[in-house]
Amino acid sequence: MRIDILTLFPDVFGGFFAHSIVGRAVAKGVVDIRLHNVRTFTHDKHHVVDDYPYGGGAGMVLKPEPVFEAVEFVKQDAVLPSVHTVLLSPQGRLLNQSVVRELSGYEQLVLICGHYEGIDERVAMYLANDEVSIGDYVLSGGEVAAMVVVDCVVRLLPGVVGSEVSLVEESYNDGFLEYPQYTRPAVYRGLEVPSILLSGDHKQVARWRRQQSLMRTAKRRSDLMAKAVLSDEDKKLLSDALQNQVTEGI
Ligand code: 6GU
Repeated sequence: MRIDILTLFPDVFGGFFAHSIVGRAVAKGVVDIRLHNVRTFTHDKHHVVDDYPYGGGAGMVLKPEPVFEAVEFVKQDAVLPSVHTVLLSPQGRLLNQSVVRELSGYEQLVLICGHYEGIDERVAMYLANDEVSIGDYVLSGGEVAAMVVVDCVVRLLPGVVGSEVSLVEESYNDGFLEYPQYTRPAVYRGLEVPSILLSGDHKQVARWRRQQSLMRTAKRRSDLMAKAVLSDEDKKLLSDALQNQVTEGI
């Protein structure tokens, strides 16, 4: 996959792409990430990228010309058939794991980071194919959102996450929160790891984990629970847990 990021602040991505799982994917050649400074696509002496909003109001608006030209530039050597251009903005559709899976299916992503109080609407309407937000809060720019998108997408690419087993397990847990994890020591400052995990009884461990997963989701994320499809076994695990108050760690 190739990812082109259009931004006014390319420097902020450096450390992130050098380290992390994303960095490993870049080193392995699974993904080719290219940063482009939108300011270099201006033609005036002072490299102006923003201007006052038509109709008045506070703040500045990112001009369309450098953004259109930057996208045209990254597309010109695009030999890849499926290019998807995404504007990152708080007005976009909300990112979730199914959007991430969708984005991971393209051969090339072009991510446009908005800035200032906004970006000329013609970018969203006529240049981008997609507009994505990472949550209901306002960031000062799209860079952090672009890092979030890149991280989530790249870890789904084949050969990036060490064993694909963890992805399989993740999809099994799809729609529910993860169960709690523990590692050694078995007792730390008097705090014990749930004994079932030390039992060596794999069937009971799996049952406990599923139960914890269901309980956590029910308690913390009623929105996910409302959408969830529970098997008969899940329903039994949940009602058993509620009855016995098997709520360790919840
Ligand atoms: Cl993608 N951009 C900005 N500026 N704020 C956001 C966002 C994006 N997603 C949530 N808040």
